[in-house]
Amino acid sequence: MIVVSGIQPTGKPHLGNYLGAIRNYVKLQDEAAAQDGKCLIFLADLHAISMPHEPQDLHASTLEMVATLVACGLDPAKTVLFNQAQVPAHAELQWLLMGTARMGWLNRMTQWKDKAGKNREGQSVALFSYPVLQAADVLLYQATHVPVGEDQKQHLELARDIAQKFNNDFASEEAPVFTQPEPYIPKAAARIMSLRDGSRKMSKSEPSDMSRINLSDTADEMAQKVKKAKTDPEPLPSEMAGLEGRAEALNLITIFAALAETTPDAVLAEYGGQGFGHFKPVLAEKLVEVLGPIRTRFVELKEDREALDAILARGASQARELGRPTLDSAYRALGLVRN
Ligand code: AQP
Repeated sequence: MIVVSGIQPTGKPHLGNYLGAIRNYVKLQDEAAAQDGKCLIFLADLHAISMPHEPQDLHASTLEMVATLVACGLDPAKTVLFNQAQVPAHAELQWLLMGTARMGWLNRMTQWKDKAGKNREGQSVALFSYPVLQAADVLLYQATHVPVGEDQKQHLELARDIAQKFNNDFASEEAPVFTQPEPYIPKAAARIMSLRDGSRKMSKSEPSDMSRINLSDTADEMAQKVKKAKTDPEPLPSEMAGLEGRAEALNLITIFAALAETTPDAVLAEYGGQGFGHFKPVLAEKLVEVLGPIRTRFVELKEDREALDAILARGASQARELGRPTLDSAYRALGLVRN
């Protein structure tokens, strides 16, 4: 079992990142340790330059994200925690895979279409080719399990296509260069939506801070955001069918169920018939109960920048070792000689 996933260090990590991805990193870290496998989680700082960013803030945000991940339960003694920029093999393998990835495949990526909008010509080449770097990120370590939110499923399918085509074109069936990675998407909370618009995903890059619960929010901020969250005037139904066409209500129920580690049906069985005036304070309380201790640990950890840098340095050195054999095989398979 080789678990590999990454998170961008830009913007503030939010509830969607936690429920859709980070919580599963922690689960899989423990499963991998129990099976003598490996877990590698990286800060995707190379991905961060695909969009406009502030160079002077990037390292500080990377360290804050390390503090967040450790506060959420990632243990640097069990997980190889590192940033891409310290492991050049990621960028090297991306280039080696560029000859295999097809323009048509990348053109179909919905994240590219969403992020580029109508101004495709004005976007960076990095934004377009970013899914190839993502493929390199996981193929480099022969990942078997890739914990991600629903929004990344398409990119992971692309990584599988790239691995398959590369193996077909440049390796034999008996000795493939790459393993096909499997997405590991949570059944519940795979896609947490904005608190202001139930048709858009909760996202770091959304300008309104009221649209998301940040893992660094105080209890009061969380309560305010839930209070102001968009809803409708109807009471909660007692069954899921009653949430059809009520995206915002469905989102709040999904969030509560995921935090309480129960099902949306069970939440509706308990709160059906009640209005949001009653349900919202209960949800805010649950948020504070689950995220409060994470925030407390984060505030402590983020002050010790030396310790955070040391975690990244150690992780990067382990990642460089772990990635070397696959990178060498990819160079060899392509006929590129390095003496
Ligand atoms: N709303 C979400 N619900 C469930 N999972 C989510 N993820 C992101 N948003 C949601 C998952 O979090 C992991 C890390 O994401 P990322 O920061 O690397 O990339 P992202 O998908 O670009 O995150 P954001 O917050 O949406 O950032 P921007 O605004 O920059 O696009 C991934 O596994 C992702 O699936």
